[in-house]
Amino acid sequence: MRLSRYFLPVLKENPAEAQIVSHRYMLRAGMIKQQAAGIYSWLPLGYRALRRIEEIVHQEQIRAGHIPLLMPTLQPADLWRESGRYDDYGQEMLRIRDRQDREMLYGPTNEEMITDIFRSHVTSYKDLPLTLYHIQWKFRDEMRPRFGVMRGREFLMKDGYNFDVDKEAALHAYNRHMVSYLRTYERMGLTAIPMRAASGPIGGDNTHEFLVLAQTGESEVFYDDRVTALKLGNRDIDYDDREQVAKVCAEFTTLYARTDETHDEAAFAQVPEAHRKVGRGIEVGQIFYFSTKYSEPMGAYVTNAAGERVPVHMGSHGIGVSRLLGAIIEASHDDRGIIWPEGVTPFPVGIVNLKQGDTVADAACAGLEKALLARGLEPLYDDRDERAGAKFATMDLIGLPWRITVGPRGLEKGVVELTSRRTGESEEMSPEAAVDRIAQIFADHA
Ligand code: 5CA
Repeated sequence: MRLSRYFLPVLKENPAEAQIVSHRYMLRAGMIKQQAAGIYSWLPLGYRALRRIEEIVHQEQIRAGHIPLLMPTLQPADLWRESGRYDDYGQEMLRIRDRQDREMLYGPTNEEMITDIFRSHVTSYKDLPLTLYHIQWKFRDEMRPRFGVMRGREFLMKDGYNFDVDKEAALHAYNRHMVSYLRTYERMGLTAIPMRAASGPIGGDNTHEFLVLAQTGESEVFYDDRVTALKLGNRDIDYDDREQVAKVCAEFTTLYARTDETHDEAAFAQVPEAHRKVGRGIEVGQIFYFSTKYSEPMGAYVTNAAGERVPVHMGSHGIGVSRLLGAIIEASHDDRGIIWPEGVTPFPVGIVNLKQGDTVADAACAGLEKALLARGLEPLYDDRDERAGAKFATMDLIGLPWRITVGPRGLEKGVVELTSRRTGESEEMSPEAAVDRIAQIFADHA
């Protein structure tokens, strides 16, 4: 993509309405535009990052054996009357009437609708286990939408629902989600700690939230800081192996880590003092096992192996897809702008032409662009007729992890400069070597 043809409306000034750094940088980098309180347009750069995050979520869900589908944003109120939640949900639910005066709502979550799909088609335990998920916009009329995409009213969520014949199988689904989430967040360059939580309007006793530590987080968290060193890495996980999956979950949930909702002073006091930490966190996901809370009232039953009709055991599992952009930026930035982790960056690399209009420099940039594209890596090429300083400032603000700087002086020696946004370190090398290096870095993150 050439910057001269792109739509990247960067702001020079700090927007007054933004209280936290991720919101400020998302506005300044031209990623989002507010349309109403808690409702945003995703401008091209923000949309690219959002799509990268969605892609990773899809890949890890599919790897875990979960199946994507797509449900609508608008739902009939009657479904929610069946579970009893239509009245319970209160003012957070946006209620709408259509022209026939039918009561509708903009879905804040999809337990009822997925249960309706399930009961219409599945009748036997032989079709289980089954986990269906989608990535779809949700609406919650939050009392205090704030911090940009962190607490929106309209926001993008991945929500998945498991259907299992008994509690044991459903707990395996719960564990499978936990492990797939750990992998998802790690690929985004985040450390998200599973913490025992409270279930709220979704219901059930088993629930964990995933928290990214950040001073600007909305939740107070209490933890043994050794949890922050745990990594899943590239280990081979067989998602059908109940024992292996449960073992990984035990590894990540044994050390003390709780939100203020479930915090237990006495248990916390057992943590060695040097490791006892109180901080704040951003909730980027939550998983629930709620047994037959929806299947019973809504009639989602299957015949089990003994020929009895039993309500299915369910859980639901959510990732705050749009919130993740804010969380990633909170976790990865400096005073010049965003620093995208390789896994989610909207463009892998930026090309800065120090002398636009110079035949040799222009040709070198075009050559780099072509070579990168041939390797499946789309660069953002700043081909504007601007001062070098302004080009660098834009690149630093939008935070692409790598920059290739091309100028006539280097080209005389046959080199360009490859710079890491994170460390600021630069290295001179031939254009071919720079392309190879970038390709290698991103192959490691694929
Ligand atoms: N049905 C369940 C799981 S699918 C559910 O709705 N869970 S939730 O309420 O915990 O939401 C899932 C995730 O969505 C949260 O962990 C959070 O990361 C994100 N989320 C919730 N509310 C908002 C909001 N107002 N703005 C942005 N993200 C949100």
